[in-house]
Amino acid sequence: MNLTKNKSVISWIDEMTKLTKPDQVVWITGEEEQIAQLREQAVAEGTLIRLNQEKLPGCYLHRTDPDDVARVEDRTFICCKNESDAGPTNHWMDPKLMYSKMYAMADGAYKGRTMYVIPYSMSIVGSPFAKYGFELTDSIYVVLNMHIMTRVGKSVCDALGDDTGFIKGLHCQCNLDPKEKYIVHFPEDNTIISMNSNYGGNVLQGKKCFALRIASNLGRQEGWMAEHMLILGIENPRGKVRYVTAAFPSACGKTNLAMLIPPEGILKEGWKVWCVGDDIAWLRIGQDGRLWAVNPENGFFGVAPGTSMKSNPNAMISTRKDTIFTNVALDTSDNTVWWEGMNKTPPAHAIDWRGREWTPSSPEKAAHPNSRFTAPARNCPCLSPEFDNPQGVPISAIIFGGRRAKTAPLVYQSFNWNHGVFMGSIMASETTAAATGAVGVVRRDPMAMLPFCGYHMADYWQHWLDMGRKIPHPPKIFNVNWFRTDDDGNFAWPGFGDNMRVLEWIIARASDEIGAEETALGYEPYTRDINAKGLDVTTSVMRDLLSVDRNLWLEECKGAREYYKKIGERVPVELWEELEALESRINRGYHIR
Ligand code: OXD
Ligand code: MN
Repeated sequence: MNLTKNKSVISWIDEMTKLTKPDQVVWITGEEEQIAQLREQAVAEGTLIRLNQEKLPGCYLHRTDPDDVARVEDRTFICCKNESDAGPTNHWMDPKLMYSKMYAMADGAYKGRTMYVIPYSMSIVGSPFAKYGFELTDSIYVVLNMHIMTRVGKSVCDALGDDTGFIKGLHCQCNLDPKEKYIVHFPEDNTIISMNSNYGGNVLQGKKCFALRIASNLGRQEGWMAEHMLILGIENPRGKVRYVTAAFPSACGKTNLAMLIPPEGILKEGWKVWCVGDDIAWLRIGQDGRLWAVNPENGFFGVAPGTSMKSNPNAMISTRKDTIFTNVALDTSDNTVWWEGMNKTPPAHAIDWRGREWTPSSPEKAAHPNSRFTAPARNCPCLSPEFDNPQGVPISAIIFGGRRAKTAPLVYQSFNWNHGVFMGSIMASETTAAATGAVGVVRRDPMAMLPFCGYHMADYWQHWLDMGRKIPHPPKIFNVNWFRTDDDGNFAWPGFGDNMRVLEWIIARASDEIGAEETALGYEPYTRDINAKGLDVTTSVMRDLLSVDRNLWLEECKGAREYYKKIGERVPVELWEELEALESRINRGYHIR
């Protein structure tokens, strides 16, 4: 039974059905009864393990193929007509060639299987932000995860009506051959194809594929922005809520910041933090001339290891019901889950993420380092009351950040929009021991969009500059660094909930409530303006946290120059000018702290 009369949708699904040759086609209606039946089927087939339903009601565990545990950037392609439009940061293949390669693989790929048709919406159905898509998949795991992460079902078809502007998505598990894995985007015809994978980031197409890579293209054409950003609301003791977005490369604690709990003393004063989103923001100019944001997703696909009642109680509580865990360990004593960093008492006996017996003396980790939870947003205790507001929330500040041991100070503000875009364009993180390869290597990750920008990076920066000219009341732009280390290599800033102290300063600056010191980098806080009440950070440590090392910054400018050269001749002249201006301020020793 089709859920739509939309001729374009039907003819495309017919074409894909003829190609993939499923035994049957099942439309996902979004009704709980159908989802419950699919859960049962997944348990019966061994795709899902039902967890302790008293302790974790509605929760299930899934294990992926051991070679299919993360996003695969070297197998991810942007297939536009001209290679130069994909730019130097994306892999490219000619669309015609790629289609014929993908269709050869998809030919008969669903034989003996079911094709599930998932109508889904990114953002609230019917809202001015909403975009609709269809994912065709032969994986119940994908259906159940998409049901948590997006809004699925008949209401999407009704809202789409006869419109042809929907996103087409095909996913075939095939035999999960890692050499034949493809995550492919055709931005010129709004199509996504995922082959030979069943890992979330590759196959939950609403997330990175649609809401970032395809949507970044749509945003450029239509005058809005799709960004790899969390959205949070900060409520002051007078009940006024201001919203910020923040972009960080992976392993910088984005989900933790999105669900932050302020330190005791600040809580007592009456401050609160509300989570609107932990990963993706779609931003549009509102009728009032401000920038407004929605989280296009409906759930959290968070990294499990390191998440605990200490590091992120709101995320932990979010996973206590209706959650699908992927590649975590199974605690056999009570049929619940465990991962490294959840607590200090690992289970005496567990089944590890590969399905093998595990004890605390086992040499390998019980949970995969990239093991995940897929949890409904509605479970989050600090979910913003505005989460479902179709108009989104107005943004007062945009925050960029990275993991830098010495270079970037705790926080600084850009002089203006273009300078802020420059700050985002040279964003970088130093590699940690958790990643493979050398430690401390600077990896540039502009606006945290390196793996997610669906077109030429320089054109994307130009789009940011163009948007700045169009927003009558743009948000202020900031850079933060929670990861400054002292001379012994220890973190000098406590991070986690105490990051609230920096957010307070950002909000005060964004509302023009306090002054700041003009330095070579931008506006920096006076040390006294970062609320250190109840904190074990002396004024001298605070001074160090806000200090700027001239030589390191000259190095930084050199690195940025090399990076711009790599991005090539399309780099906007405004950004080159910002780089030169920064270098000259530093060379002149202009207000170096
Ligand atoms: C994610 C990522 O999974 O950014 O959100 O890799
Ligand atoms: Mn992300």
